[in-house]
Amino acid sequence: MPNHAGCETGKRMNKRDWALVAAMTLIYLIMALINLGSFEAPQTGWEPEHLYESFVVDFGREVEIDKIMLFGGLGHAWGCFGSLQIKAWDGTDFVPYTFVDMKSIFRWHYSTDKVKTSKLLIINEYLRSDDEDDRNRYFRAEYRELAFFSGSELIKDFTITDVNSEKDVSLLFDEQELVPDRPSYLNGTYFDEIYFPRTALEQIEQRSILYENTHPPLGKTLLSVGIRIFGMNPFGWRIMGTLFGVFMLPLMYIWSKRLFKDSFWAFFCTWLLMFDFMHFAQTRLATIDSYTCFFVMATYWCMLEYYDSRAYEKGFFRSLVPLLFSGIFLGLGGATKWVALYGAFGLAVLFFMSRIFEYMDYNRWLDKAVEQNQISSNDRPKLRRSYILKYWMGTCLFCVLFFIIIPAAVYTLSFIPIQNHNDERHLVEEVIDSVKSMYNYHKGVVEPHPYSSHWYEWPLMLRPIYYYAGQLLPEGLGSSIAAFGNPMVWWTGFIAFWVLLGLLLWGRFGKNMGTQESRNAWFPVLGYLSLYLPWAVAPRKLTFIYHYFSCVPFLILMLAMVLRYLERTNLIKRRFVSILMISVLVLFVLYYPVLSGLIVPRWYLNALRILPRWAW
Ligand SMILES: [Ca+2]
Repeated sequence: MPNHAGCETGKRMNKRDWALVAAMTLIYLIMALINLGSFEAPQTGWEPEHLYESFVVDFGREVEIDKIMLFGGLGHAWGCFGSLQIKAWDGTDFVPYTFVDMKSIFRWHYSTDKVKTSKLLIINEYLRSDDEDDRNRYFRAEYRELAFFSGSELIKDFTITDVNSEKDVSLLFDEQELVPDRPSYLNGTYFDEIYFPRTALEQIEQRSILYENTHPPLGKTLLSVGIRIFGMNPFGWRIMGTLFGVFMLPLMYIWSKRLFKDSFWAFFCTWLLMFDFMHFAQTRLATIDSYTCFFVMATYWCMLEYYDSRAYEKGFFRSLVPLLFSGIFLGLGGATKWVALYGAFGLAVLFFMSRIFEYMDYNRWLDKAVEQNQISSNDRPKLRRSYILKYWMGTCLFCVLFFIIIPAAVYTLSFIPIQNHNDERHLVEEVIDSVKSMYNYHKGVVEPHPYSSHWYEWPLMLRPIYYYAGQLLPEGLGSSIAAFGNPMVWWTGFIAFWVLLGLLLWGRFGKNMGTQESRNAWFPVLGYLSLYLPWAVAPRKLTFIYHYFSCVPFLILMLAMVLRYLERTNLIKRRFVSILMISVLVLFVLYYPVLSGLIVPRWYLNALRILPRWAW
């Protein structure tokens, strides 16, 4: 651990910074890739077009079946779900035996009903559902692979007879080597992965109806790159989000180095992100929050570059470059998920604060220049006027371009990959219609969910979200994935937020650290509030702890800000910070099973549930 308390190393990255962050990124990359998901999944399937299409599986001998596994594919219907009714031969007739229901796709479904028989009759039926609206509705499924087990043994020898279907039934049995013992996150989708990878595939196939349309398309476009490269399998649909999670580490380092101008604190911030629970669990899940959080960070990194420098020293056009990129990233973030746009409030406040601070600095510089006879006092009003014209009005005009027109254009262009060529609407019309329907959707989401939580519960992590529960595991073993924060990051970070806010409002921070430091300390506070507070007033009522994900980088910056303050004012030693960092790592190791789905004894998972509403 570098140990040079209070030693500034500049705002730019040096060789040592690059070496350090490269090592951390590489270690994290390896951690994140371990057990990310299988490289293979069934690709071919039987797609009955009618109800009650059927066939017989003839084993030619009596077999004892105690498990049936079924993998579902995309098919060609929006509701590509259905149930297979399976009847067993009792010597004279086929009698009811079991059902395998397929109400979600790209994962394994199963039945563990037992039977002794020589033949099975498999019939395509409506999806059985407890939901009144879904009953007798879906039957156009794509059944990709069906497999029969006797104990742990896959039953291999059988023939298909009495086929009552025009579609190729053999495609149900052509990838038997891919059948796992039990369904798991490694071999199929979990949680909201039933929406995003599927829709990414639909985008690749240029379908006119997309399953997931409550968020703009860019997240799924990025996700689809992994599917194009690695195929439609768990690794393929997770890798892009995971890589964006990996890229967050160097971004965090560069960003915090820019803020603190000190390699140690950049290392500290990156370390906390590297071992945060939500960062790990959320970026390995194939939803789109990984991209949103990355773009939010990038947006604010660019804004920091502007906020923490003087435009009049850089020159007009050069000073605009970070604003341009901030606007582009804002648009990219908004084109993955609207919540990234919440960050715009903070950007606006920071921008105007930077203008006020800079105006004050400029006046001071003018005073000094006059004093030192570098400029004549007659020139002073003229210079000030030209400053206001350029660095206030001119910059504000460009900001309309950077933060309204460019993001709106990026957002609109992100719809090109899903543009529906079958209808008459112009791209812009399509985008406006989709904005309306998304707004109405999010406003209307009120259905209760057992793992939802309110915005005010997130910082304390009162209700983690439970993503995955292992099935068909041996007695006494468990496998779970939940998303919540590393307590040493989130709880201490939340305390740091209040402490920092107090120090800033009471003027203590500026008094001890200087004016510039105090200005910079507002940066993470405003970013945090901008991404967090809108949830208190947002029309959407059903919210989850993962909606807090984009706030976490700011939480980390605030914690570093407070610890550095305490160190500078000799209230703590560097050793205290090191202990905190080690405890972050220790907690990550202890909780790794519930972040990764690792199979461990059930009692261990139970022991990790230290708050009453922590369930997994
Ligand atoms: Ca197949």
